[in-house]
Amino acid sequence: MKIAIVCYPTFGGSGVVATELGIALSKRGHEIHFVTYHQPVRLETLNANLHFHEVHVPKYDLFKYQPYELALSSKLVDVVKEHDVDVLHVHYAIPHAYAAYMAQQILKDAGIHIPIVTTLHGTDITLVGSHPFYKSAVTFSINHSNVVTAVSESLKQDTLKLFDVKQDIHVVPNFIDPTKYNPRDKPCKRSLIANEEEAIVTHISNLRPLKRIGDVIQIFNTIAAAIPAKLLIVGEGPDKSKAIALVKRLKLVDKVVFLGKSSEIDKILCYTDLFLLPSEKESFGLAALEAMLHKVPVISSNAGGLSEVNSHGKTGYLYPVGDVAAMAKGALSLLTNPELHNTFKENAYEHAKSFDLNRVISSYEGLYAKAVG
Ligand code: GMT
Repeated sequence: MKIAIVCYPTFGGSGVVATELGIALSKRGHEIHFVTYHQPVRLETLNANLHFHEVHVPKYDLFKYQPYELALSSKLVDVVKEHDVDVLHVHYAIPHAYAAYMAQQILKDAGIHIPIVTTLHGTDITLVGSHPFYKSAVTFSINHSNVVTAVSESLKQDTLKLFDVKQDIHVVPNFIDPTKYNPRDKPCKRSLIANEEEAIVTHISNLRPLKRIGDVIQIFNTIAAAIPAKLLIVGEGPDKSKAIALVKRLKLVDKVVFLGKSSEIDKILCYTDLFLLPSEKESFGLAALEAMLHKVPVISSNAGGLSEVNSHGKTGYLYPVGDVAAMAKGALSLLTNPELHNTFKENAYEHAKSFDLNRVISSYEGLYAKAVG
């Protein structure tokens, strides 16, 4: 099949899922066309089955806001015509599903029918999409997609609660490629970042307020008061300066390392002992799943779809949002008990493998066939 994938090309979970999916589909013989404003960060090489089409938005001083949706719709029309694309798969409703609908209508005028598969990822629904300024356009785009998927049951329920959806929503969870990560197959360069006796605790996100980076630091503060430990904060985002200020206030400067955006997540997770994700909202928590594949147990909140990924008392612990005391206690119970920690590490790895890419790919292939059919 020829599939055009629209996504955000950034480090965010939706872009990562879209890119990894496209790469995997290309290996199964499909011809994939990524359409976005920048080459996706995880898309390192292009080949006969993997193409990238850049969306340019010409800048005119006349406009206060440059019309990205318009440029994206036009680009989609061109790509579909030039490459005989069978289906559009758009990740993140805003504004991708809306732009895809416009492209569909434009192509209809030319006698071409192009079906749309829309995958909802989280904040396109729970935070941004349900805002009154966007809600009617998002509802319309969902209802006019040929197939709609959500990355967790929790996100499906949120979507049904927040929007007047007349569509079936198929739950297709996010995934990992178990062949891509060989946890601990090489010696991890642990000494680069911490001393022998220090536990390494990691948080990876886009440091938006809903990630509750303050909670991450407070949990770590309790951990560091009890045992030698280092906290690695990976990612960039609006709450970074607040986080730096809190680290200074709690006198943790020599124990907290801000690593910024990284393309070496597997290397960081290789030497990580525990992963923290205390988010206020999280439709799935791909970062937690990637940690688990590297045998890293997860201390998380129980928000949204996290309980569909992290299993309490098995792969980590889940607590109500904001309960930093309980999260710190759970973290210390693992970090101070090597036998229990090892059991959780193995459990995390085994559980992560149940999100095998190959199962998910077949679901998407089935849905493409349904959309086309
Ligand atoms: O978490 C973010 O802020 C990024 C966001 C995105 O759109 O990339 O992530 C969302 O999609 C990911 C992939 O499906 C999910 O793993 C994240 O849980 C989800 N984020 C939220 O729901 C807050």
